[in-house]
Amino acid sequence: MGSTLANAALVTLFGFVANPPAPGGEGPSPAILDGLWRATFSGAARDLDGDKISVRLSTFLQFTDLDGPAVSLAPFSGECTLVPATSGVRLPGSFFVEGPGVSMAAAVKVDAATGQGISFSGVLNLDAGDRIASLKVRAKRVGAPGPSVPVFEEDFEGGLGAYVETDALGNPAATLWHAEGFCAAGTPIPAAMGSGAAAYNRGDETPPVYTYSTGSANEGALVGPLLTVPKKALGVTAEFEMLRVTENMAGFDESFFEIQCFGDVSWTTVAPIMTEGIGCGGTPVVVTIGPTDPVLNMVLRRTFAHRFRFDTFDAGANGFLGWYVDDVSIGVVKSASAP
Ligand SMILES: [Ca+2]
Ligand SMILES: [Ca+2]
Ligand SMILES: [Ca+2]
Repeated sequence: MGSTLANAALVTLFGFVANPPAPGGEGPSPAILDGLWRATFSGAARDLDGDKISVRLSTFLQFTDLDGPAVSLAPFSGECTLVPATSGVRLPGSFFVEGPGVSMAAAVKVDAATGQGISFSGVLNLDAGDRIASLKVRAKRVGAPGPSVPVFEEDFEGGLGAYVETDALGNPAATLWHAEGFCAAGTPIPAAMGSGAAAYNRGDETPPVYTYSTGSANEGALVGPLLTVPKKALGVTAEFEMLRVTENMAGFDESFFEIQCFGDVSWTTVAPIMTEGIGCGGTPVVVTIGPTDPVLNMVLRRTFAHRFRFDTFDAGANGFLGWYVDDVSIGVVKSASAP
C-alpha cells in the first residue's frame, strides 16, 4: 500500500496550533465531538518519487476538549500510523484544524436533540513542499470503549506454548529463555505464577544457575504467535505478571515489551520494563498496557506479534535472578455498543 506520503504527513500533524476562538456568544452551540471516532482517509497523492498513488488508511481519532469553541484531538492510531495531538476551532456543524503542512476541515452531522456529533466528512490537505495532496476524510463516532476481551493467553504451565526463542533480529536462536518452576535452589516460583513461568536465566542447566551470568554479553527474545486484531476493535491491551532482578543500571540488563506488525521488519518498543527488585520471595508485579496506548494501538486492524526481550548489553554484573514473565493476556476492546 502506497501510503508513505500520507503516513509522513500525518506525522507532521504534530505541532498543530490552536486557531483563534470562534465568534462566540450568538447562535447555535458547537457540535459535541467527544469520544472515539473511526476515520478513513482516502484519495490520490504522490509518493516521494512523484508517482501517483492511491491512499486509503483508517485511524482512530479521539476528541477530548468538550467545552468552548476549541476542539482537540488526542493521539490515537491505527494501521501502524500515529495520529498526533492537535487542536483547532469548532463551529456549529463543523470544525477546522491546521498546522505546518496540513489542514483539515469537516462538516459534522449533529443529533439535533443532544447536540452530539454523529459523523463528519471533509478534506485533509497535505502540503508536501511543491505539491498539495487532498484526501477525503469520513469519520463515524464509535462510542465508549467496552471491556477488554482476551484474544491470547499463556500461563506457561505446559512449557513455552506458542512462544519461540529468537535473537534481537528475529532469527530463531537458543537463548536463556525457558519454562521455569523455580527461582532459587529448592524454592518454587511464587504461588501466583502456578508451577511454571517463562524465565530469562540459566535455571534449565544442570545444576540450575539462577542468574544470567554467562561470561559474555547475552540477549534473547521470546516471541508470541501472530494475532489478528478484529476489525471493530478500538484498542488493544496487554497484561503480564513478572519478577525482575537485574544490575539495575540504566543502559544495562534491560527488559522490553515489543510489537511487530505482520510484514514489517523492525520491532517497536511498547514499554521498557523498568520495575526492579521483585525477587524470588516477592509478589509478582502486574504490568498493564492499553487500551489507549498509542504505540500498542499501532496494531489495530493488523496482524501482529509481541515479544519479551532481555539484553545485558555487556558481560559485567550479570549475577542476578533475571526476568520471569507469566500469565500473559493480550486483549481487544470494542465499542460498548458493538455486537
Ligand atoms: Ca504460570
Ligand atoms: Ca532457551
Ligand atoms: Ca549486567
